[in-house]
Amino acid sequence: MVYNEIKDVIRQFRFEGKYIGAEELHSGNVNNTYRLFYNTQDGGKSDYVLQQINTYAFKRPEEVMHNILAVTAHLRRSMLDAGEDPDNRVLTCIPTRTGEFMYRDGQGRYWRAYRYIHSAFAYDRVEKPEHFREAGRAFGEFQRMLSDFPAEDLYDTIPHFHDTRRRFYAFVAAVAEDKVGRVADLEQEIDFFFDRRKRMSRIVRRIEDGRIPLRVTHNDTKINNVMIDEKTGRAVCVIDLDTVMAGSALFDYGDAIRFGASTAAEDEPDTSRISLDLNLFREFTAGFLSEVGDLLTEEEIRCLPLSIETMTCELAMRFLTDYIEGDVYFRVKSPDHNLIRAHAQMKLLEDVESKNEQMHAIIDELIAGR
Ligand code: GN1
Ligand code: MG
Repeated sequence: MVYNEIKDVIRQFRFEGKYIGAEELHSGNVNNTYRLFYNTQDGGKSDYVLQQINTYAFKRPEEVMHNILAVTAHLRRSMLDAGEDPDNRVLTCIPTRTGEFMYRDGQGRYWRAYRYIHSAFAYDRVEKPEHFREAGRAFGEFQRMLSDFPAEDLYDTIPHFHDTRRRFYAFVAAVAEDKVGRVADLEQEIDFFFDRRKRMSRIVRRIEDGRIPLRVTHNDTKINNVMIDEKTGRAVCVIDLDTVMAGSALFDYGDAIRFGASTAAEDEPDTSRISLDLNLFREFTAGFLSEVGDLLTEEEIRCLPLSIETMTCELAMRFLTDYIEGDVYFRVKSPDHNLIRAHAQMKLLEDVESKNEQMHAIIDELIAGR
């Protein structure tokens, strides 16, 4: 079944070995992703990941691939310079038969492929706190290794991606348009975001006035975007590089905690189960600061707790905006999936807000102990 959908596409790439089968991977909310199983001559495994790039989200897929190739080349060089083996630690793009890194099919869909990272897993929920610390270390290391990469060489693959203030305006515009007639029941939700309008713009304003620097950042730091080694429990590779572009370290930090330190799934319908786990918060923060503690400015460090609020609020608005626009951006499993997601993020945000002082205290403690 899966094979039929993609069999013509598979032929376009220079995959090595014997094709065994394919399965669809469902953890992403934007692109369509397949794992392709291959055996090598000697019976070993050499799997691949095939992805159809969502061109509703990424209007210029060539620019996405430009960024990914440039960034992975830089990461590979940095690792070699540090005497590390980059194999399995950096994404490797697979060329097509014509030597490009993307294939456009007859229907105008764009595809690209990577080598699969073996002996590692990407988890959707934090199972062991030390894995989350490792994730923090990996995302921090990622930023550190790219700290000498020229941000101006990267395209904005999704312009204004974490411009939280603009996300608010987009939300307001969607409410005004009420395209699919879903707004009537959303009075409380709308008030919720208006109440937070100023606070959620703080980071954007600080970036604009130069108090927070732009860096090369990942911008989509869900915990399932780090591969953890099955045996050692170490984070081996940061994946999903589509949104790597100029951004703030705070986006990566805040979004990772939003997702990974929540006590429930991102779309948990029972909001009473959702809160911020301060232990997990501590784990990630410790890992992250072990890599970028010296790189970050005082202002960035001061804004770490605010970044969690901001990223949670931003995504809550994005989910609600998509609900109001009729589910055009995120993949949904039911008609109210985006509304459930928005409610879950709103609940999480309230809890994050209530823990502001505790988070600052933990960060002070971690910094003092360095
Ligand atoms: C999308 O596809 P995935 O799961 O990696 C989204 C993120 C959201 C996330 C929420 C390009 O990421 O910004 O935080 O869903 N990516 C894009 O689950 O919009
Ligand atoms: Mg992803």
